[in-house]
Amino acid sequence: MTSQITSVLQETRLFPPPEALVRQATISGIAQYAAMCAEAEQDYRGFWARLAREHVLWHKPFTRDLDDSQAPFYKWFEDGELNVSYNCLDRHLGTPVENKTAILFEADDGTVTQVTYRELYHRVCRFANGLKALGYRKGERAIIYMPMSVEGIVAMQACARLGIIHSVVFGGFSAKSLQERIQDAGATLVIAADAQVRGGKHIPLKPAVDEAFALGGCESVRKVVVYRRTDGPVPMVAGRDVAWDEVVQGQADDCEPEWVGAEHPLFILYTSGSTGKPKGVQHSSGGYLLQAVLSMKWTFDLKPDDVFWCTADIGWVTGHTYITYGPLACGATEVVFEGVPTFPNAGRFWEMIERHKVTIFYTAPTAIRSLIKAADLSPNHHPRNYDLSTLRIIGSVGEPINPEAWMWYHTQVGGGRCPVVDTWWQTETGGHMITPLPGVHTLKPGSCTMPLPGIAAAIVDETGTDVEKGKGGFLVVKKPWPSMIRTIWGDPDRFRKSYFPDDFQGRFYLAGDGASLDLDGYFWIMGRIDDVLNVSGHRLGTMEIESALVSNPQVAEAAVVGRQDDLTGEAVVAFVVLKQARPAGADAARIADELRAWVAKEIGPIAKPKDIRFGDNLPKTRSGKIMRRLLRAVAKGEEITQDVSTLENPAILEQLKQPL
Ligand code: 6R9
Repeated sequence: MTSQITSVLQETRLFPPPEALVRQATISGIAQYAAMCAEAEQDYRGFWARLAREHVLWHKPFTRDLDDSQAPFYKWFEDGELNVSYNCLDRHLGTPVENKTAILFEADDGTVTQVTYRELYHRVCRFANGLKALGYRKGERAIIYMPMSVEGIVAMQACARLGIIHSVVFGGFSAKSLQERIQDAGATLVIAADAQVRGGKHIPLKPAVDEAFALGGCESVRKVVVYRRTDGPVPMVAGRDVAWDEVVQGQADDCEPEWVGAEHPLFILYTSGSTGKPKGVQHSSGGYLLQAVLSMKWTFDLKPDDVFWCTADIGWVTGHTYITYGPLACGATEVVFEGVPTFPNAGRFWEMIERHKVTIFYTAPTAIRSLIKAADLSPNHHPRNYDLSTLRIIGSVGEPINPEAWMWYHTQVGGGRCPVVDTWWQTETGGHMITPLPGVHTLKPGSCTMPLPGIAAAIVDETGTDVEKGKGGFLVVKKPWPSMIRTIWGDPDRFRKSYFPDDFQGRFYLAGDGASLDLDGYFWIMGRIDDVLNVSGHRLGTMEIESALVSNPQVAEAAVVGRQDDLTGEAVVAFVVLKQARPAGADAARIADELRAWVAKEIGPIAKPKDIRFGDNLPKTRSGKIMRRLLRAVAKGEEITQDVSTLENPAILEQLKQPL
């Protein structure tokens, strides 16, 4: 890791913001940025309260800004009342935005559907009325298991409209993961699609819902609403399953929003932590919405004529904030894409930018890296063959972007004229935290530059003291912010321990990332410091994958580590001890395949180990601790230079070095 930091800190290429962009930017020039940071510094509460009054529509205005009396369970704007769906839809009715296209949906096969704000409002209202007719009320929890679709967004918005707390489960997660989330959230409603269509293939979703029920413990669920994406047969469970079309049939076009307190949970989103099962990150309504709106305006400099495209899935936080809520609350036209970047060919993203005249494009480093490779292999689909001249700002999220991928994105996609906003944030932070502003910062490839005004991000050492410039440490946030995680659903203790640990006397939010500051005060993110892997921008806990492996009847013990990967950022490497003797040859390959399929079933295909190694045992200290740092070195194929004298069984390392 040290060599990685020194190499990025030597980055000397500088890209000042284009003059024309600075002149019209929402936050224009470094002086305005500095003034806003100073305002937040001088009157922190007043700063956020002013923005919350200016950017959110309140049904009942708040009189209290921050309540820190029960820190770290912070509350913002608590006595205010609002509705998030009202802020995304109703607010545009009777304005010029009403007939503007809200969503440009492009299906996997290229079919394009346009939905105006008025039409979206009616669709959300009809579905919300349908849910009400089924007896659903404020405070209940709904699991949404839907592909990228207008209906997925309608489902989330309808829940928000009724004060139903949604928890979207990514379509790539298995029946087991679904069941765990239904149970943990105590969900009473499931909204699912029959299947998803990606890369020309139909991938079933509804069978996973039925399997989740078969696994047991889903008795809290009264109804499963099924949206038909394909024409395939869908077995329906009588009394439990109800078709989407039936739910909306005959329902009124308008639905009075349920006014909720600012702290009412808008959603729970499960994400991986360093230990145990996934954590249900709970977000608020008022504070969350505020930062969704602000970051659209600040980071993306959103203007009325922009066409915004965030390529994330609604199953991840990026899809929540930058597809379902932020763009709609700002009255933007946004592209929503069902498919994958490489179908029917690797020019799909570029073709879509050209077709829809996208002006702001937001994607992940893993997609960029795979498209760089694809463009090399198939020059016809290189971005230079497409008209990308409408682009003005391009963004990156999900993992550190390596400087060379950044340069390619900047030159080949952005034509050298579009600022790259490398946005650092997390499921827990709700919205952008550290990011360049397109009309403010001089960019350095690979750096997410500086915190947004009002975000007290810092890098500290073990004692909680700020590190000097040029040094690395723990990334923390020293003051609460409106869109922060409120708690872990049903586990406040875990919330406090995970994010406000005693190490820093519970004063700082600990992000779980390592970072360093360069001499100009720019932030460089080095990646997770806990046992969390980042594979293609998806967070996976090594513990989760280990538990999944160990639950296989053949497996005695397993240890999982990450290894750097050119394409996916990190790759999962699993070291496995079987109950039977260590397999070799074809046997080993077969069992490895079985274990991969097992992990896909237990967690989802994204968690499948890329590399599996078998040993008679794992390298352990005499006190029985698995030596993960050794395993990380083995996974990388590094020469072991570390001291192995504390190792109980040094010979094991030789076995584990053997790839299959
Ligand atoms: C939004 C999102 C969060 C983790 C985070 C960090 C990594 C995200 C990054 C980045 C470097 C960036 N991460 N953005 N690392 N530069 N611009 O991705 O949320 O899925 O919760 O992941 O992703 O390690 O801690 P989430």
